[in-house]
Amino acid sequence: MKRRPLLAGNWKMHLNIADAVELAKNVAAAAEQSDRDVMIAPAFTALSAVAKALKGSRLFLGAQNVAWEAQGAFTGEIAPPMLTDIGVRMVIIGHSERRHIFLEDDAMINRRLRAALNYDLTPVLCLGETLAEREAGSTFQVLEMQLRGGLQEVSAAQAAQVVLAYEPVWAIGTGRTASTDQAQEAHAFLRRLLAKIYNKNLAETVRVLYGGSVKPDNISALMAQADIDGALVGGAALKIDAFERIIRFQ
Ligand code: G2H
Repeated sequence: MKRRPLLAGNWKMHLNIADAVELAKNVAAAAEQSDRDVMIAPAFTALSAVAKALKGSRLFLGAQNVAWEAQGAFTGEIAPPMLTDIGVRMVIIGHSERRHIFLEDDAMINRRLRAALNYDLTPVLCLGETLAEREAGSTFQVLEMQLRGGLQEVSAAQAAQVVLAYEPVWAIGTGRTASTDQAQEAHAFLRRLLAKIYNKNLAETVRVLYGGSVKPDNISALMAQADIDGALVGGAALKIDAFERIIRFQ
């Protein structure tokens, strides 16, 4: 089945408002020339200004996290309606930096994901094993725990809205990319698992992105794999020439 490619830029904790708006405009112009889906996730401080600058654009605006409550005493968190209020449509959830630096676990990630779905935000659920887990041979076990944990109490109708991002922790920002075979193997595993948890039809429609040192010179080989439907890009999404080449991969 043909799934529409999604190229997503995770800007992490980079760029002031002016630089974010400028980059967003350039990405929007590049996306206009392409029939692929493109998403950018700026830092919270720049979201509102970027949303204004992108009015009328077909670019998807994303956030890098979301709280599980609509409002209340949650210092430092951003509620789903605060995001939809300014035009955010997607949200990254469970990124490995959230899991490992800020100790978010599957239960917390699941609450965030369900809240996003309840507010019509498309969650990009990130999963991936550490180097120690890969070397111990427990990659699939870790992925299964993260996928089942993240999708706890999520109906098939809602799961069909989710985007997955396989990001092996050892490949993030390190310059090491998983080989295309390693990535394809993990993506195919996640798809088989989705078929087991839900059904084959759903598994065939959910997009699974690859993330971890994606660059203009490795995107084509990754996208040539049967189960890789796009990329979640960090460093290379901060430079328009690199991200534009990624969007236009052949
Ligand atoms: C993985 C990725 C973006 P980078 O974190 O989610 O970053 O492309 O810099 O490895």
